[in-house]
Amino acid sequence: MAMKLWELAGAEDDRLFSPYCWRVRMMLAHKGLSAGTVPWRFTDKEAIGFSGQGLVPVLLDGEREVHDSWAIAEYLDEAYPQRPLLFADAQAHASALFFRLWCERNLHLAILRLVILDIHSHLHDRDKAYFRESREKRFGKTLEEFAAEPTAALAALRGVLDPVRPVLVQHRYASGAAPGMADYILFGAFQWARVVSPIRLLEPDDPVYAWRERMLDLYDGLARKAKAYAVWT
Ligand SMILES: N[C@@H](CCC(=O)N[C@@H](CS)C(=O)NCC(=O)O)C(=O)O
Repeated sequence: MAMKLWELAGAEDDRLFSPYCWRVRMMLAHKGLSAGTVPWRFTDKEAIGFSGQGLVPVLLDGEREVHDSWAIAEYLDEAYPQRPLLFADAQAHASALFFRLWCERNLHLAILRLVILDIHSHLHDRDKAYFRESREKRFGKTLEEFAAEPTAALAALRGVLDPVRPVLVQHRYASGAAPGMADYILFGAFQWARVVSPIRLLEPDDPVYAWRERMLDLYDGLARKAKAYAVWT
């Protein structure tokens, strides 16, 4: 039976903007697997009630349900060990875990400050109030206040990327010679922004920019073909 992936969508079914869902899309392509998209909105909690929680991505592989992008990565290697691995060994798993936590705690917040209003404007009408209320509670300020200093936020984002640049100068990918988990995690964050916002996050002479182009080309341009803003290219 074909796999199904519940993915966060905006007003349009094909505006798929979750960084975590994008990781999974890239991971599936890495393993040569595909899954049908089930577009999901923030307030469709009942639709994923079968997973026992309220976040996407949720993967259904036959009878097996797996949620959380990291758990999905582990599941895919366990269920499909004959296909290219996402974690070659325990050392790769540990390094990717560190990279994931670094991204989620630093990069995601830096990008969110720059795109939160664009996210809001692309949401389905039925999600807008939920998104505003839940995020304003989380950040203790209005969305507009959270997004109030874009120039400083852009400088902060470029600073956050400082430890990544030397890696991408020495290596073609964050995972080394070939793309891997670190790349899918990092790229998910950039694709999140690209799908909802025309903002130019990187200058073309930034090594991260060239890497991002390579990521957009992977797997027959999977991410480049997605509904998104094309201002980067
Ligand atoms: N740790 C989870 C995080 C998943 C997550 O935060 N998903 C967001 C979409 S980007 C979500 O479903 N949010 C629902 C909500 O805020 O109600 C993973 O790695 O998959």
